[in-house]
This record gives sequence, C-alpha cells and structure tokens, in this order.
Amino acid sequence: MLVTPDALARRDGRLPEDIDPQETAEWLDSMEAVIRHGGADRAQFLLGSLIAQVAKSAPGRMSVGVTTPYVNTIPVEEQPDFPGDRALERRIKSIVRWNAMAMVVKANKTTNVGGHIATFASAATLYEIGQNHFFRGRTEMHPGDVVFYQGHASPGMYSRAFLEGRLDEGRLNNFRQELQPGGGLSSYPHPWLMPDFWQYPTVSMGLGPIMSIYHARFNRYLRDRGLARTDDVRIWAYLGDGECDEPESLGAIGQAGREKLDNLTWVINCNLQRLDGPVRGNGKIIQELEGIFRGAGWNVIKVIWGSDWDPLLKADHTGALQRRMMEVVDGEYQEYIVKGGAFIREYFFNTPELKALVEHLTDDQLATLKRGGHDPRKVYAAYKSATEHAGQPTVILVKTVKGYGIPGAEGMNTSHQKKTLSVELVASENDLTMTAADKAKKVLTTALKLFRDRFALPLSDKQCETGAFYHPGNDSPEIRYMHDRRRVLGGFNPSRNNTFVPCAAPDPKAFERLLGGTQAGKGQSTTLAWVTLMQQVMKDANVGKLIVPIVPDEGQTFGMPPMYKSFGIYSTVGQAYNPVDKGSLTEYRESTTGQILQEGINEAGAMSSFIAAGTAYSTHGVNTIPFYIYYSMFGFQRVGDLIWAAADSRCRGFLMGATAGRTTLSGEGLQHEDGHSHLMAMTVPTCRAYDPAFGYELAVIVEDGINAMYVRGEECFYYLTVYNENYDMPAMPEGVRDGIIKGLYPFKTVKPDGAKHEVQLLGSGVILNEALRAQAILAEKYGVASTVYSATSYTVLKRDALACERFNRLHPDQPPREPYVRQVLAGTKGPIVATSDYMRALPELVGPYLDGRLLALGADGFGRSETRQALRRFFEIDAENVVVAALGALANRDEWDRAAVKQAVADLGLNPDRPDPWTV
Ligand SMILES: Cc1ncc(C[n+]2csc(CCOP(=O)(O)OP(=O)(O)O)c2C)c(N)n1
Ligand SMILES: [Mg+2]
Repeated sequence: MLVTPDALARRDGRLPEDIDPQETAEWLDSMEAVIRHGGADRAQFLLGSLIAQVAKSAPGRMSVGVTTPYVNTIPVEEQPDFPGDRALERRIKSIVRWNAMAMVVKANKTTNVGGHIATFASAATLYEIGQNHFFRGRTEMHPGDVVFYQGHASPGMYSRAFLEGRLDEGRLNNFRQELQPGGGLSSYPHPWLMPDFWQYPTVSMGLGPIMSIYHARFNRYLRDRGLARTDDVRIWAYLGDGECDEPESLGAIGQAGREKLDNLTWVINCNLQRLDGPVRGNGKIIQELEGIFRGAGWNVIKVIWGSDWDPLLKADHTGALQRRMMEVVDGEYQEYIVKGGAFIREYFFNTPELKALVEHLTDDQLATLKRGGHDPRKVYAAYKSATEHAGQPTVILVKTVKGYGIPGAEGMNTSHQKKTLSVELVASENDLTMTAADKAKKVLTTALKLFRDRFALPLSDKQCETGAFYHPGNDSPEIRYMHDRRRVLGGFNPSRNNTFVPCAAPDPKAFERLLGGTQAGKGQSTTLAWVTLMQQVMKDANVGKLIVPIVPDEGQTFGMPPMYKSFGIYSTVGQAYNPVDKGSLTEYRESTTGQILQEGINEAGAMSSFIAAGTAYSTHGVNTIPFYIYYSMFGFQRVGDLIWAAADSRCRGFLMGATAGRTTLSGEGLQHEDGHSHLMAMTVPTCRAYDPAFGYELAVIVEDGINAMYVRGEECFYYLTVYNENYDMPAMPEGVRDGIIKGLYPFKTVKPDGAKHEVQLLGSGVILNEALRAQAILAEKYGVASTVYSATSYTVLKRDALACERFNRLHPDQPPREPYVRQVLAGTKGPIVATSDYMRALPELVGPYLDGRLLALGADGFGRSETRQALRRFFEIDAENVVVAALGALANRDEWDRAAVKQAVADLGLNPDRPDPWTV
C-alpha cells in the first residue's frame, strides 16, 4: 500500500485523526456555501477570524497552513482569454522543439559533445509563452527584460533564434563545437563566448536564481538614485525544481520578499525530476516550494493541471479527486507518465467514485491529460497574473513532464542524459540479417518519425530520417507571426547589448591625497587608505555618483562607518527608526537614495549585487562602478563560482579583499587568514589582481583600473588585497606609475660602502616592510647591497611573461619579446629573494623567467591565532628569514661562506630544526 504524505504526517503525530467525519463534512459544506455566495475573499476572512478565535483560546497551539490544495491557483473562471493564435503558436513551438532536439542528436552522431533534450522539451511552452507575449526586447525606450534562462535548456533558445534568422544553420550544426569554422554555439548561456546573445550565465545551478534577486533589487537602486529608468523592466528567472536544492537558489528569497520586488518573476519548471531521479519521490515538490515561498513573502501561483482536467475537477462534487491529487506523491506521478492510460485508470483513479469520473475517457485520453505547464492557456494566465501583481515577487510553480514528447525519454530517470531518441523495436531485435549499426539507425529514424507525428511537423519521411533542421521560410505564417510578436515586444530576447559608451575619466585630483603619503608616526593601513580614497572618488564630478560600495556586514572592521553617514546606506523604504548613533560622525544612516549597499552577512548576495552593478553598462547603459569589500578569505574561497560567473558576464568593477594576508589579520586564525586568494584570482582570466603595499600604489591601481574598464573599455575586473596593519605610508617616488601597474618596480636601493655582494629583494603588500627591514639588516650586519622591489602583482607579471613566451615560441624568426619581469630583473646582480603574505607558489609564478635566481618565501600552511610578528616568524617570511635566505642563496653561488650562513641562522634567532610550517 502507498504511504501518503498525509498518512505519514498522521503517523508522526503532525496531523490529528478525523474523529468526527460527519462534523467535518458539515463544516466543509458551510465553507463551500460561503465560497459560492461570498467568494474566496470572504472565505479567507472567515478562516482568519476562526484562526484568531482558536489562537485566543489555545495560545501557542495554532499553526496556520502555508499551502493550498494541489490544484491551479488561478480558477478556470478567472482565466483570461488567450490573446494569441493558438494554432500558429503551437506550430511554431513544434518547430522549435524539432530543431532543438535535432541539434543535440546531430551533434552527438559524430562526436561525444553532449547536450540536453529533455529539459527544453519539458519547458517549451514556458518559454514560448514568454517569447510571444511577455519578454520585452531592447529598444531605445526600454532596456529590455532580463531573462535568466535555465542553462541546459539552451538548445531551445538557439532553435528559436534560428527561426528568427539570428543564427544560421552552420552555427546550429556546430552546437557545442565553438572552434569550428564559422563559429558554433556554446553549450550553455555564456556572455563571454556569445557576447551579443546571452546576457547572464546560469548553468551553475543556483547562481541564476540568486543573481536574479539582486539584479531586481539593483534595478530599484538605479531608479531611486536617479541613474536609470527601470520601473518597467521585469526580471525573469527560469529554474529547475531540482535546482531548488542548491542553497543559493532559495537562500536569498527572503530578501526579495522583504524588499517587495514585484519586478521579479520566477518560473520553476517542476518536471518532478532532476538528473538522477525524482526531486521529491516521497513528497510533493510543488507543495514544499509553495510553503517556503509564501513564508518568504512571495506571491505563489501554481500551474499544475491543464485544461483537460477542468471538467473533471468541476464534476468532483465530493472533493475526492482533489484529495487524490493531494495524496499521490511525486514518485507515483512520474510512474503514471511512464506506464500509460490503463495504469492511470487503475492506480490514480483508484476508487469506484474516481473511476466513474473518467469512464467517458479512453486509456489514450487518460494518458494525454496534460499537466499545466504544457497548456498555453494556463501558462499565459499565470504570467499575466504575475506581471500584474503588485507589492510582492511572484513564483510560478509549473508542473510538466521531463522529456515531454521525446520517444524513449518521457518521465524516465535517464531522460536528463538523453542525447538521442530511441524506441523499442521488438521485431528487429532478433533479426539476424541486421547489423547493430543498422538497428541503431532504424531505432533512431523510427523515433524521429514518431516525434514528427506527435507534434504534427510538416516533414517528409526523408527529411525526418536525416534529422535535418527545419525552417518554414521567412514568408511563412509562422515566421511572420514570430517576428510580429517580437516587434511588438521590442526585439529579440535573449540579446545582449554589446556596445559600451565610455565615461569621462575621473579627475586625477581625487587620487592625489594618497600620493603624498602619511605624516611620520601617523600610519595608516591600506584598508583605511581605500576608505580615504573612496571618500574622494565618490565626490568626483565624473564618476562619483556611479560608485557602488558594497559590504557584507563588515563595514566597522574596515573603517567604513564615516561613509555610512556621508553617503548613506541604500534602503528601498528609507529609515523608519532613529539609529542609536544618530548625530554621530559614524551614524548608521539608511536612505532611499543611499549609495552604499549593505548586504548583511551574505557574501553570495553581495557578489550578486556586484555582478548586477558591474554589468549595468550593458543592461542599462549606465557605467556603475562596484567596489565590493569583504574579508579576503570569504571571496574566491567562499563565492568563487559567482566570481567565475562575474567574469563570464563581462563584469567590471573592483573586488577588495580586505583583512588580507595569512599573518597580518593577527589573532583570527585558521579560518580567516588568507594566504592563497591571489592564486585563485589567477585562475579567472578576466581578473587583474594586485597586492599593493602603500596608499599611493592603491590610488594608482584604482585610478588606472577605472580608466581601463570605464574609459578605455577593457573587459575585466580588479581584485585588490588590502590589509589592516597601520604603518607610515611613503610619498610616491618619481617614475613608478608604470611599474605599479605592470606589477613590479624598484622601490629602494641600499649600497653600504665597499659592498661586494648584492641581492634583489621582492616584497608584496604589508610584507614589503619585512623586505625593507631585511635590506637594513643585510646592509648593517653583513655589508650586502640590495634593492627592494614592490611586487604589486605576480599574476599580472605572469600573464605578460606567458604572452611573450608564446609569441617567441610561435615566431622563432622574429626578435624575441622580453617579459617585463626580465626587463626589470634580468640585468641585476645576485640572487632574488621574494617574500609576501601569500603562498610561495605566487612569487614562483615568475621563477621560470629569472634564470634560476628566484627563491620564494611564503605563508604556506594553515593560519593560526597569534601576533603578526610571531606568525611571520612561524611562516618564515619575516626580515630575519629573508636575510638568511639571501645569504644562503649567495652561498649557493659561492659568494658567501656556508658556515657564516649557519652563524646567521643562530644570530638571527631562527630555529633550523622545527617542522615545515605547512605540516603543523
Ligand atoms: C552547481 C551544479 N551542480 C550540478 C550541475 C549538473 N546538473 C546540470 S542539470 C542537473 C539536473 C537539473 O535538474 P533540474 O534543476 O530539476 O532541471 P530540469 O532539467 O529537470 O529542468 C544537474 C545535476 C550543475 N550544472 N551545476
Ligand atoms: Mg527538474
């Protein structure tokens, strides 16, 4: 016997037994009468009053349900007329289905590039209704709606674009083969690879959903700050039901509810399946999601049953059908798809009363009773209602069949991975005259014909057999209709605005304050230098208003509160309370025109805001410049996939990894001390990462970064680590600007009288100070000359060196290019010792270009709670260790005596026999 959720709930004691069914029936009858005469609102009112009454008598015992019955939210009487030509739209949809399927089947005939058929098959109606009636395209007057398309439904979008004349057959033939002549099509939505087509990447599950929420919120920000007109822009996000298990998918829905983002519509394709099997075999995903979303303040619209079910529900006078709908679990609904009409009659309509309801229907008719997501009228009604709903975001929970109409795939657990069509050909199985290849061909061609017949496609047997793409011709009614509809809606979607209008450059004055350094004894950290810089740049006439500072509840750690007061924290409702620190210089001031996005403890949300702000140059033609500042450990490590998505999105802006370094954030320990984010930054192709030591370096990098991205139009974003250690900031020396940006420049040379030996010392970030201290010890104690270099970016140096190496390799007959790091260091003398608050692997990136001279020290291993000095000694990156490393390297070149190095180890207090720091 089937264990229903209700039965389970009773067994667990969550639902009481019905001890008086007669009384229950009377109550239900009265409620029925209320609905008939007073409508649903009256019923809701009475229910509310009843609950209040019970709550008074039995305080704390009452809980109000957050789910509604397992039927469509919009009753058939309230369903609007369908405004389109249903027959024509069905034909268009069938052609889109065919080409989407053919694209994947074709690609996998001769390659193993993969692709998905079943997902779009289940979602075709959901997208076609959007395309014909809702999604707006970009015009001069309207920036277009932003649609986060479900990533692996992409063949459907390409197929439609082919009919629209935007992609030619050659591109379709090269689905998932992007390097072919004439170009191909990327597997999933990737703006980096198809910059005039896709707007946002989605296929890493959960990222599309969270990005869509923060995008919708950022549109409010743009409006309230007078930067763009966004009221009329709708954000649509298409998700899978399995995708809802990702924490990022549902983790931010409270934000959307709280902020009343009625510019946001989510469509969750509840085909009840994910990759391996059912999403909630033992439960009901639609009911579960309904409760979660309603609790988070969303408007929930369920589209469960197609129109064929309307008369059955109407005839269901006792409510038996509705109860049965509720009691069957998703795993069993999936079985109905696979087992067919007779099975459904036997097991779904499992009582004489239910069987009587469907006795006029044949088994075939039972098998094709549609789910709501395959009924254009139901989907249209839901979209219309969602777009007209004010004051809340809407989620539309749509029930569909995975692999709808695909022979061999419908409802099967294997449907997600299907890359071809198949049917069982029992007759030919034992036919010894056929080869395996012939059989496979026959299976496929038979299945293709079945597909054609199911969707009434005007294809000959021959066309069918070859799996050719089908285009009905530009003058056909289908194509004309498509174009008409898209014209009315403003143009094609997806479509990415690929033009960039540069900003006027910021006034260099905004950066000058940091160039002069700090007064002696009045040190500053690079984080505070950034706050100082922001306060100047945010007042700049050209870019000030465009700056979007983003922070996840660490503003106090970073010294930002003065910014709260002067620039305000953005809030859609302003500030409905008096902040406790009102009137102080650091007042926590919220305002509808506030400039700062304070995201709470939510790095993923903050990163999504960064993406929305950093891509507004494309979506809205507004060059907002995000500066997202966070604990550097909670960036690449915690939300690395969103950073990857930012890069794919062609996002611009500055990521500020604060409290950086494995030894500088003293005290915090293993979880907080970052000694590797720069290595991770290197993995993101459009990320330019810097580790500045001084305020002036920071100013130069930020100024050049703004100019690079927003004036010169370079498509990248920056990652800068800033530290919380205070020290005197020197004034900028002459002639170092170029070196700061290229990643390396000589900062200070010390040559004691009579020095015979020389070393080169590289330092980065705060640890440059240790290199400087080492320089002094080397000079004073050992008479060794040295030059200290500030290595602002090993990763920038590395990329330049790679480009030179590659050029030289492929152009052996041309004058070789010299990597910048060699231009600076190849002509110098002696060993090169590098130290930083990051792993050794970071400086070692440039090792191959330095003739074996580089010796890197670094903070390899887990951080731990200690003082800075103790940690620097522990990781062997401090001045004393640099000195020993330099002397040892000289000894290796026979320029220093080994015994003298041993003596230095003792003199400088180092313990040579402790274990490797990365092992403890
Ligand atoms: C973060 C992440 N994990 C895993 C995957 C691999 N993956 C792609 S689609 C899919 C199943 C999707 O199921 P569902 O969300 O229900 O979408 P449907 O295809 O059923 O519409 C999985 C596991 C992924 N793309 N991203
Ligand atoms: Mg699914």
